Amino acid sequence: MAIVGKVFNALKRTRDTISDAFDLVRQQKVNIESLEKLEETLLLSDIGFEIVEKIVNVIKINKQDNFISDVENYLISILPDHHNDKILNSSPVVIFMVGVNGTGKTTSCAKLANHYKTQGKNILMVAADTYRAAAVDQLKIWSNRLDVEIIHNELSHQPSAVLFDGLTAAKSQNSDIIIVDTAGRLHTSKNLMFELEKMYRLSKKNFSSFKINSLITLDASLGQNSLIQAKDFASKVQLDGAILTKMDGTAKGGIVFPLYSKSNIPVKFIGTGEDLEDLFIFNRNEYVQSILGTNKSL
Ligand SMILES: Nc1nc2c(ncn2[C@@H]2O[C@H](COP(=O)(O)OP(=O)(O)OP(=O)(O)O)[C@@H](O)[C@H]2O)c(=O)[nH]1
Ligand SMILES: [Mg+2]
Repeated sequence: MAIVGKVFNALKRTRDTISDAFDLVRQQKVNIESLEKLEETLLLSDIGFEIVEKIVNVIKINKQDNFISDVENYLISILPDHHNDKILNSSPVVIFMVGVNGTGKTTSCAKLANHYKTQGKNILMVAADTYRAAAVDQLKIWSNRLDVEIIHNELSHQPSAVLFDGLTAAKSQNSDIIIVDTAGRLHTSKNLMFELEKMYRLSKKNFSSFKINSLITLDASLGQNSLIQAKDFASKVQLDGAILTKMDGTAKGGIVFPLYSKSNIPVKFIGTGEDLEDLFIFNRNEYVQSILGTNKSL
């Protein structure tokens, strides 16, 4: 299936909610009642109150039934421009995968490794989740499937020590992209957040030839809660963007908007399933057209 079709399909539930809301306005014409209903329904997709208000204004100004292209233009205009893959352009690069438990870090590490490997990059993965024994095994299974090297140490409970070994190996092997899986943590856990800061510091101080990047995985189905997680992490560590996971099967895919407008975190990739291929570079036109159902190439 064409890539664009996969993203479109994964956004089905979000699109159903959003396009139902607009259909209602078309059927009942633009009036106070239909716009109120529109607001209510759009809020269910977690687009966020301020942006919903602005959409209503766009419709009021348009005054016609053909408001959808104005809404499309408006929504595209408030998202960051096409994903310019700074991460790749600046290799060698270390990518920390951070986030709350169960949001999709380990799976996203594997998907990212696959994404960059198919571009011919030399990848090394570091299993720095030393809290759960199963976490290292999980990443090892992916690394075998991908035929990508992994640095791990089941005997160590020090993520920084495993990281140090990983970056040392990466340096001697001239790896292009080092993907670091970290343990799930809540921002409220002081010790774990401190440990993450320490890992960043260690990388910057001892491996200054690597560019350090970090991505937070956010479970799209958690909607507004993801926004809170992103803000809290960003207040403690450098975040360069988000991977919005589990976009398949949720109607809350509108969270991309408040994430950018309220916390300035751009979505870089979206996860649309449990397999290696279920990761796509975020493209604002494709995303907006998929949630509105206005994609002309389908
Ligand atoms: N449907 C769907 N499932 C996903 C996606 N990404 C991850 N998952 C599933 O979510 C579950 C948790 O994923 P993990 O990658 O283990 O999450 P994690 O953040 O590493 O979890 P911890 O290490 O426990 O913090 C697994 O069952 C994954 O298969 C996605 O984009 N879509
Ligand atoms: Mg994990």
